[in-house]
Amino acid sequence: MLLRFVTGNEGKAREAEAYLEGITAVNQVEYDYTEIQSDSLADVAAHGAREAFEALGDTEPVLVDDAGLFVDALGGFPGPYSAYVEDTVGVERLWRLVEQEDDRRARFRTVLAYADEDGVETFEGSVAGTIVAPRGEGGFGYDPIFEYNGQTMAEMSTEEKNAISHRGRALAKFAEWYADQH
Ligand code: ITT
Repeated sequence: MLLRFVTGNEGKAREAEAYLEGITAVNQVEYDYTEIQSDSLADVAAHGAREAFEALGDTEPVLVDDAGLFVDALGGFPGPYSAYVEDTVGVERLWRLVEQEDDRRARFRTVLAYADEDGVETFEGSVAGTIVAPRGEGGFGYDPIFEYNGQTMAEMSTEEKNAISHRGRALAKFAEWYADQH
């Protein structure tokens, strides 16, 4: 069985492939599904997965990943708008913004949406950490400024990040459910 992971983000695909090795083959597919305007990552991911499954030819199942960084002191910003903020403000300037706050706690969240001919299932994962000055060369996106247990996610290997990350936790839930189905 082949799972089509619909994303333009190679970092996400690399992490899913590493996690699901031995469970299912993963193929990265680029398809620009509609990202609906919603505060709910689950709604965005579920809508995207349904649309991608129909548009790509409803043969093999698809997986969509909608993620965001939620900074406590900023009321959850950038949250569902994390991709836009990374492209516009950038990671370094987000750190400068949070540097001025006493409370630098944040959370990464991701929702994986799986779609096949039976419908859509969603799986959430989150991890709490602290925003710090950028460190590390690995990972992608906001990883250099997100510290967990003394290390930024950009200082971790893919396997180390998957063991504790929002995506790793969502993938664990997905893998458990998937094993029950197959
Ligand atoms: P696709 O929609 O094509 O999957 P994207 O990068 O646009 O790719 P999102 O809409 O989910 O993905 O945007 C999430 C934002 O959060 C984006 O700026 C990512 O770089 C960032 N992000 C997501 N997961 C992350 C992770 O594990 N570590 C660091 N940053 C992450």
